[in-house]
Amino acid sequence: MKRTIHGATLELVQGDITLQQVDAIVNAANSRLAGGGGVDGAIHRRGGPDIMEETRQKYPQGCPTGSAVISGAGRLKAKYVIHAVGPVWRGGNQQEAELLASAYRRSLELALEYGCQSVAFPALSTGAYGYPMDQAAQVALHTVRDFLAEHGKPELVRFVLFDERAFRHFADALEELIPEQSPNKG
Ligand code: AR6
Repeated sequence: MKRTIHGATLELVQGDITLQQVDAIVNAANSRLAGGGGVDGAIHRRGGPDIMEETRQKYPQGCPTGSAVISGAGRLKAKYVIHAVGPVWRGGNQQEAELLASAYRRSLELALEYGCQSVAFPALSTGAYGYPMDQAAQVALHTVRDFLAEHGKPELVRFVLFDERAFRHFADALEELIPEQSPNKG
């Protein structure tokens, strides 16, 4: 599923983010940049130890929730990994939506700073961090839509959803945000 926004493409696919051939793959990291399960585990397994070595050296303080840092991509088919730290879901009144939006925004800013034309995101915070998928999809897509409307780049922003359920939630949210018949249609 695709939409065009200000000349850039916003795309949803189902799959494994570690297999994406894009300039930057976004990791669902924690604030200590300590590695873990889910996307983080898969990225470090497939990308090899260079990624962790680099983040330890460059970001010994880690990365605050709602922000992101960038490293090389080791053996992944990408130039960079952007380590984004989404919020832990605590019921919805602890600024979760703002923090999630800001993790996406900072990732996109880094992608532009480093000249990335294509970026792949997982559904940040929706695994171990427990963010409800439908609400996370709305925040993620709103934030990327607004960023692309303002900047017209990166050329391609692809959400890589791990399973059918996640894909459905994102597809429904995107259809609501940018209906297929709208003038923004790609
Ligand atoms: N490709 C795409 N999506 C995936 C993949 C994959 N290979 N693997 C899992 N997902 P999570 P979080 C989906 O837990 O909630 C780690 O331990 C998954 O189904 O990776 O932000 C970190 O170290 C879910 O929908 O990230 C942190 O401590 C989504 O990706 C913490 O988990 C995100 O799930 C971060 O938690």
